[in-house]
This record gives sequence, structure tokens and C-alpha cells, in this order.
Amino acid sequence: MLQKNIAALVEPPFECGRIVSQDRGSYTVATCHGEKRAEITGAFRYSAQVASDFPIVGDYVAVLENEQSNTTMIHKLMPRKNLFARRGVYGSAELQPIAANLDTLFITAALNRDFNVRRLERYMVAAAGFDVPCAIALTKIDLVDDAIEHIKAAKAVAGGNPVVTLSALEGKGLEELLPFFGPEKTIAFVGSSGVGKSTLINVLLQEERLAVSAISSQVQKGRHTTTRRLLVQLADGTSIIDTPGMREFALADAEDGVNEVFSEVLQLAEECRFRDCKHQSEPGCAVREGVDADTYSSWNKLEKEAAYETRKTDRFAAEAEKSKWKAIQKANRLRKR
Ligand SMILES: Nc1nc2c(ncn2[C@@H]2O[C@H](COP(=O)(O)OP(=O)(O)OP(=O)(O)O)[C@@H](O)[C@H]2O)c(=O)[nH]1
Ligand SMILES: [Mg+2]
Ligand SMILES: [Zn+2]
Repeated sequence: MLQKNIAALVEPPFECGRIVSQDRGSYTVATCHGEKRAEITGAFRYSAQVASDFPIVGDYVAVLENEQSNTTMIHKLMPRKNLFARRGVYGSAELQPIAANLDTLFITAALNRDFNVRRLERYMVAAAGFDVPCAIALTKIDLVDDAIEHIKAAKAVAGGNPVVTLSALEGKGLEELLPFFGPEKTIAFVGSSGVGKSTLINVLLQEERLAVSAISSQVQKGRHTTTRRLLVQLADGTSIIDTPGMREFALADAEDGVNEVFSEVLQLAEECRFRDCKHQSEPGCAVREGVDADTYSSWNKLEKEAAYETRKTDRFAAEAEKSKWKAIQKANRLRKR
């Protein structure tokens, strides 16, 4: 669970730990000596400014145990390999972190009536935007006679990333996950509620550790059974992160991700007749001619959303900069008095 090269960066008396879960203000941290409840120090809290400055599940941290008071404090966040996040509460430019240090993010979808490739595409864009390696996991294949159409549709948006198909219920296709396992590997499952993330992890753990519950039969949607992110470990040392099903996945910081997932659109755009073509209804638009209607509308929507988020982030950054200057000027004025 602890990566040797990161643990080596932690100098005594500190010890390296990994965040396995989070409960309001406190964390559960796994160290070489087992799991401990831990809190961040006052100095850490004081220097942290945005949500992504705080530890999140999957993070490595430097901790110090005080045997007298029987407390463990988190002193430092170790450098991250990557961070997967979405946009925070509506109207804010803050990221809402989901998990850190992932080797593979499994974008999970069930082969029931709720299956929707556009949703997969949205997660792919986010993963690409955060440079998080990803794969698509199609679950509940026992619900369809033939999964070939679903697989084709998923592969079409996966852009070369792996697509695995499985049934946790029947134990089918689990071996497709083996290439992603290993003692230093961390994988996470994300997706809508009810797609079977926790059920799958229970099967892999070979015990009923995580709560699961049936989806509603009318709307085929889950009941948001998992309520917090949790990192568990398989017998072979693989770290697996379970996450609560997400209702909507709002993009943050995703313009690069859109360009990567829709590289086909980007290439075609170079052939448009007008250099400033907006790819709406201009004559000789290579994009409108070259991509199918579904892909076009999906790209158009995600591209607009990502551009809007970027503008908003820039505006917030500018405002933060302005208020910082105001504070400095005020401090200077007070000093001069
Ligand atoms: N038919 C079928 N049902 C499955 C399979 N995997 C899970 N389920 C069922 O799907 C329902 C939801 O499973 P969960 O594991 O709770 O789903 P989840 O993705 O963790 O949902 P949240 O925690 O709400 O995000 C349960 O009733 C499971 O028994 C499968 O492979 N086939
Ligand atoms: Mg769950
Ligand atoms: Zn065009």
C-alpha cells in the first residue's frame, strides 16, 4: 500500500502513511504499523487554501505519532502523482478532489437501461484533463444476451484506452482486471450510483466488506449506498478505492481533456474553410461534414462547458489576486500611520 519511493522521502521522526478514508475533520491513515485515526496539524490547516491542498483518499502523508497522548498528526502532504477531481459546488471555481495517486481510474457503467456513452465520454474528458490513466469497466454483462453493441459503443469513446467487461454477480470477466493489479498499484472505481462498484470490490476482496443495495426497479438508478470514499487492499497488495456514485459530473480544468478525447474534431478543424470557423453553420466546415451528429453535439457541449469553467477559474484567480493586493496595500497604509 505504501509506495517505497515515496516512503523514502519521509524523514524520521516522521512516518509515511496513506489516507484510506476521511470523516469530516479526521482521517484514517495506513502506516507500516496498521491503521490510525489522524488529524492535520494547525500549521497544515493554516497554510492550506483550497480543497485540493488538503489530503484526500489515496494521498501519501508524513505523520507523527505521539504515544503519550495517543494521537497521530498529519504534518505534510507528499507530492502527488495525479489527482482526479470534479468541479466543486455550483458557482465556485474550486476543485472537489475525488482520489489521488491513481494508476488506473475505472470509469464504470452497467449494461442496463441507464447505459449512456455520453456519460462515459464526460468522465474520459475529465481523466484526460487531469492526466489520470483510465479504462472503462462495463459491469452487469449478465443482464444482456450479447454485449457486443455496448462494447463497440464504449470502445468508440475510449480512444484506445482499455475496455473491460464483467459480471460481479456471475464472476465473469474478473481476470480482465488482472493486468491492472499489483502490490504498488492503485485503482479506483467511479461512476453513477448502482452500477455495481462496491459489489465488484467485495467479490475481489472475497468478503462482504462494503455495503451494497439494490437499485430502484422503476428508474434503474442506484440508491447512493456508498457515502464515503474508501481505500481497501487486496491480498496481492493492490489498493482499490471505492467511491460514492456521482449524480452529475461537472467538469473542471478540462479543456485539454476535451481536445485529447476529441482529437479527431481538432484535426478536422484545420481543414475548415474559414480560419475562425466556429463549426456551427459555416459553409465548408470540415467538422460538421466529418463527424457524426452525436459526436458533434457531445463535443460541442463539453467544449463549451470546459471553456466556461476555464473562464470562471481565471476570473476567480484574478479576483483572489486583487483582494490579496488590497490586503497588502491596507497593511502598508496601516504601517505608515
Ligand atoms: N445483475 C447484476 N447485478 C449486479 C452486478 N453487480 C452488482 N449488481 C447489483 O447492483 C446493485 C447495486 O450494486 P452496488 O455495488 O451497491 O452499486 P454501487 O455502484 O456501489 O452504488 P453506489 O454505492 O450507490 O454508488 C446491487 O443490487 C447489486 O447486487 C452484476 O454483475 N450483475
Ligand atoms: Mg457503492
Ligand atoms: Zn468548422
